[in-house]
Amino acid sequence: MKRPFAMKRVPLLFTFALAAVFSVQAASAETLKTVKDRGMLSCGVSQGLPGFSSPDDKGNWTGLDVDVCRAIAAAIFDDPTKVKFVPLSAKDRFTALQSGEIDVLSRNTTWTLSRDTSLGANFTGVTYYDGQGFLVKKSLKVNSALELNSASVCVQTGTTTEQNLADYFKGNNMKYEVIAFQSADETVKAYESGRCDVFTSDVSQLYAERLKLANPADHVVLPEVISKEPLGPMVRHGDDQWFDIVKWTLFAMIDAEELGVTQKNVDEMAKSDKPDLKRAFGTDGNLGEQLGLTKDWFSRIVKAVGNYGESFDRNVGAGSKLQIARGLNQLWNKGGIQYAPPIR
Ligand SMILES: N[C@@H](CCC(=O)N[C@@H](CS)C(=O)NCC(=O)O)C(=O)O
Repeated sequence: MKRPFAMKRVPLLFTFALAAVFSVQAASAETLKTVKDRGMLSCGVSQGLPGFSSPDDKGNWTGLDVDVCRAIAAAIFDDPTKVKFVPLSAKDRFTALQSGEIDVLSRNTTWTLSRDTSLGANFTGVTYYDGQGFLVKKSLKVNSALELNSASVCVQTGTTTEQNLADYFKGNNMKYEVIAFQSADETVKAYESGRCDVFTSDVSQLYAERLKLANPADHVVLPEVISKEPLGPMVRHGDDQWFDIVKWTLFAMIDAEELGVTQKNVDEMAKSDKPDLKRAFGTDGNLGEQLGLTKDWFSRIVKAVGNYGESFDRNVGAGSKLQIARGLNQLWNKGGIQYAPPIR
């Protein structure tokens, strides 16, 4: 009696094990397949934040966050235009990712523990190391955030900004009145019209939003940076292959800068005999294929958007209106903390 039962159990267990292996594989290939079938990447961005993600009057999106999505599209389709940009408010961004409306969220979003766990999503890396600051009118004659006791502060809802603001004022025994809005435009308009004394957000965003004010030079960013805001792309839990693709697309941009590969010299560099370049360009090994992409995934990315430094300069740095210094976002071997694991 015992023996046939045991024998029946073996194939049954084997079937379960096999099913488990296949279901994992099926789940892991899902997002890439969906994107390929659709012929388009769906990318969640801001509603218009110069330098990070903003549309021109013809609806062409540009920015550092936009480049990450264009790079993913280039890696998949060899075409950085195959992206549908979905503008999202701070409040709606995570629901859009959870519901599957977007494949990736690339929208100045801060990596925190609770967001990494409770939202059913994963951060894939850091596109920009930021911190929270304060913008005030010069006419207020305030030189430090510590002089803001009893100020009214404009802030956007659904952000880490709201939480840090409370911590900072409480920690420094200062009173404040919070005036919160759903969109950046409402927040900035309220600040400009004098409904509040201070506008607070990530420092990069203060620079970006200041450009929209009638007289940007009348406003000053105070020296205090009150929080850590590592901003990066997010994907849904449960699809490791997609997680790897998004993660390694950003790493490819950062590694390309470190390897000296630029939008201009990419074809020349692809012929190099150097082992690390051969691996990146797929002339040695099959790293692109391991990601579920093609051999030339790395050159596709660099051709489309350039390396990380080029994208930074063009969108937010020296070559842009924002003129933000590289600072923390400089490569690790040049005094910053931008660091990508090796392509090998
Ligand atoms: N990094 C913070 C703040 C992100 C955020 O949404 N900031 C506002 C401040 S201006 C913004 O970018 N709004 C743009 C928009 O709503 O389109 C977070 O992840 O919560």
